Amino acid sequence: MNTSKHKMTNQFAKDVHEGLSAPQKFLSSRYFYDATGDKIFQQIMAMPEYYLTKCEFEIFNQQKDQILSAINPGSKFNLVELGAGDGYKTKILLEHFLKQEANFEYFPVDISGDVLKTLKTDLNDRFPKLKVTNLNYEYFEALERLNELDDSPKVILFLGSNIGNFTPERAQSFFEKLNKVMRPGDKLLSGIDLKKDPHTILEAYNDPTGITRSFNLNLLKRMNRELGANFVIEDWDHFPTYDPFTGECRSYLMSCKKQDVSIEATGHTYSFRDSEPVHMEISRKYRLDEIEDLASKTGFEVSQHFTDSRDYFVDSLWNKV
Ligand code: AVJ
Repeated sequence: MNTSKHKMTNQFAKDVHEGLSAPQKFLSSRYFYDATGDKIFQQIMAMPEYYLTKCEFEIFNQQKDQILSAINPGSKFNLVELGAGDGYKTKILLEHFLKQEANFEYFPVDISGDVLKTLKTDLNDRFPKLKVTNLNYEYFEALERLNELDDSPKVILFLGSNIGNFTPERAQSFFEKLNKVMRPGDKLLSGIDLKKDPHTILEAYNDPTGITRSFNLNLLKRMNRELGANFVIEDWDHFPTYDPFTGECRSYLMSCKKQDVSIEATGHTYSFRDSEPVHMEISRKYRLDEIEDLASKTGFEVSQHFTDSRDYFVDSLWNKV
């Protein structure tokens, strides 16, 4: 029955309806991160196969001095972190910058107010001298607010390979938009996962313990809970792929049989064929020369690449030109 008596006021329901009505079905990975999804992602970061977090941790630990020299304008600066989360890796930098008596304030940005409150309490305990101002907005709105608050030079952190979730077109428009809210002299440090042995990459998204599988399946559970859907979790399988040409890791949920699923919040029923895929996530990997192209196309110049000892991951520092 496809009568839409329920108005789709909620963005989550609208996005789900759009994705499940498309000829090639998809769901957006931005909805992975409910309370359970956050917890599973913490487990992913701790898995031996998920090298990304370890690499960025190593880069910060080994090169915090060089990073500070490269970003410090010599006067007061504002350190802004897009998608701050629990600040696990950033604490290494914060601690080091404070020790070196760098003159800066910290502005974590996150759409989750709860996450920001926890982070601020933790940082106030740990580093009583650090001035922390939470910006509980979407990224671009946060940056505009900050421009109104204070015009010290900005150093923007966008860590953890979050850019990988964007298609190349969206990554380009994201950096263009970022460039527009930045002022000459502002800097951007992006954590980006690099192309490498495809086995290593695929393993990171296909762990034998099944943590990544449960991370994907959790979105079905979330839809059951929040949208009144009736997904039977046992009827779905996790299928990750990696294409070494494009550098795209993709994950799919596969319908294990022909089945219908109805969702109260959208007022629709969706039919799935046996072995029909639903595309869930892209985690795109880059080469350093592709990163340099992306920077110059979007109004930046690369100042420095900070890579780990295996060249698996880069924190790439860009200047607005
Ligand atoms: C948080 C988006 C960087 O794509 O590597 C981890 C999310 N998905 N395992 C990534 C994720 C499956 C992660 N990012």
